[in-house]
Amino acid sequence: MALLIVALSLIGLVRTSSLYEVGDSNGWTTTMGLDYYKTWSSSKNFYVGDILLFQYNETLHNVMEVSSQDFELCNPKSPLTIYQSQNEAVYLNPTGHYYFICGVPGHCESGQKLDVLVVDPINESNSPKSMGIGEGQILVPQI
Ligand SMILES: [Cu+2]
Repeated sequence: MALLIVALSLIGLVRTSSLYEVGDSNGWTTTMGLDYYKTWSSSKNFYVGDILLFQYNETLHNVMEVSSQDFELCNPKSPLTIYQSQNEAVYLNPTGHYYFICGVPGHCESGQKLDVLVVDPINESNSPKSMGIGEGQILVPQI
């Protein structure tokens, strides 16, 4: 039983969600350069149930979730969702790619855009950690 709990925790079944402050202490802004949020998100793994916290001055910025095409084009005209509170918590569920831009003219073009890939912690585990369980099951039917 103890072994089962260890195995389940290794493949993430008992994983708790993480909260990520977008841009860390710099928040959601235009002043960090073109690739700042790309670099920020590529240094992390996002799982279902995690939370992004966008922190910004609501008189200067907003957050729009957009399609991948509108993300590439920096087009704020057909957002999927608009967030306008300055401590905006966005729950990442379900899995998939999420695209966020600031809808204020010029801001997305200045680098205020964020793309995160959210994966399922269980399906992601094609690693030796989850293979351990499979090996144990093979040992059972030795008739
Ligand atoms: Cu902005």
